[in-house]
Amino acid sequence: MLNTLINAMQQAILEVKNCPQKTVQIFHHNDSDGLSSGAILTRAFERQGYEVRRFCLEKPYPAVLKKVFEQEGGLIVFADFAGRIAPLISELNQGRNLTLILDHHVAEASTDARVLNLDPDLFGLKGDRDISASTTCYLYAKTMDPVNCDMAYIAAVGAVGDGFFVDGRLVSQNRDAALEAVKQGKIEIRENKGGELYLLKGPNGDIPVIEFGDYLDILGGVGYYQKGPDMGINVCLEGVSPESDRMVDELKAIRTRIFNEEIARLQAGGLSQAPHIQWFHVEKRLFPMGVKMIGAFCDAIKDTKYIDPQKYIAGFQIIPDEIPGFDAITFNQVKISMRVSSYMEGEIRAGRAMGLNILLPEATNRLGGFSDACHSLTAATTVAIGKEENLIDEMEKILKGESHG
Ligand SMILES: [Mn+2]
Repeated sequence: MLNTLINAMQQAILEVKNCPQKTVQIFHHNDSDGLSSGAILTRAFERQGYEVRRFCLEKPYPAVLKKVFEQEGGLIVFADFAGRIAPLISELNQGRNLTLILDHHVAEASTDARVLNLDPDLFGLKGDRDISASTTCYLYAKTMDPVNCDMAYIAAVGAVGDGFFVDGRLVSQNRDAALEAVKQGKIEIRENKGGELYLLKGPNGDIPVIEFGDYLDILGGVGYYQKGPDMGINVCLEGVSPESDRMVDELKAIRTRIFNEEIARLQAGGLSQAPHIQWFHVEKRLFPMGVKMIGAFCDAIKDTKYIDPQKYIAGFQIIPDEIPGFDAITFNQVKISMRVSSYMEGEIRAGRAMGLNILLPEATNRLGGFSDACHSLTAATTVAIGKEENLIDEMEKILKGESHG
């Protein structure tokens, strides 16, 4: 449980200290939990005298991982992803770099002694309830040096951002972090109808943490290719500024314009119909927004009148051959995001319809694609460009109960 996780963290910290490498490469996710995680780790390692090279990824794509693990003797940290693909990372690493995984998604054990998987899921904690990646990173930072206790509020921001509440309240390790931040006067908790309201205390007034999380999600998601994540890290550590406000306003305007254009296309016949799935392709039209936005777009339309509530929704988007901070990289991949209407949500919850966490990864595997985090009501994977219709066909076969081939 928590003790064994902390013990494993202490062990990892010793290994990091014994490692001659004094530059740390931090790879973190681009949502509010991932940005919070990146902010905590950046400051914690800087306080230890490390030079931090930070990379924000929308997903730990295999093509990116291959590049990362071309090196030797590196000190590499993954935050808010990679827990499940520890075996793949182990295979790529081959003992050559000291690699830490501070994720909270469902995890698999590492198979390389130099890949330390500190995902709480491996230690009996629930990553979708007890502990966010930001709280995992906070525990790591605090174990490294108690001075990092002052970042408890950032842990709470990530936990609220990921939306893991029980009866409207943070629980377990997430709650402990929030209560620590309350003690430090950085967060206030108010009783609210149906739970608790978390407020971030600031010099220019209080901001509900949930709103601050949305703010970070816009910087990291909408602003992914326009230095939004850098600003996100900055506001986690230093608070919001007129400059960050301006950036968020501009990004919101971009999102509204692009979404409206896509809705017009759907209404003009841009939606293809398979027996159980309705789908569309936005090609590269969401750029310069990040590829996370295809899922956000599916969310925005899932309960609207141009959507058939009885079918799954799938949107495809070409992944740009670009990762901020990296040399050009060729993906040749398309991302698919899936969502469901409120009606389908009820069917899935009642067990009358197949969850996306089963349907999409199974079909993706058949086509040699890559599945990262899939949940029953939201899921996304990637396949090679050109396999879009095949993927829809495979899902239809699965839904009809046909076997492979
Ligand atoms: Mn997370």
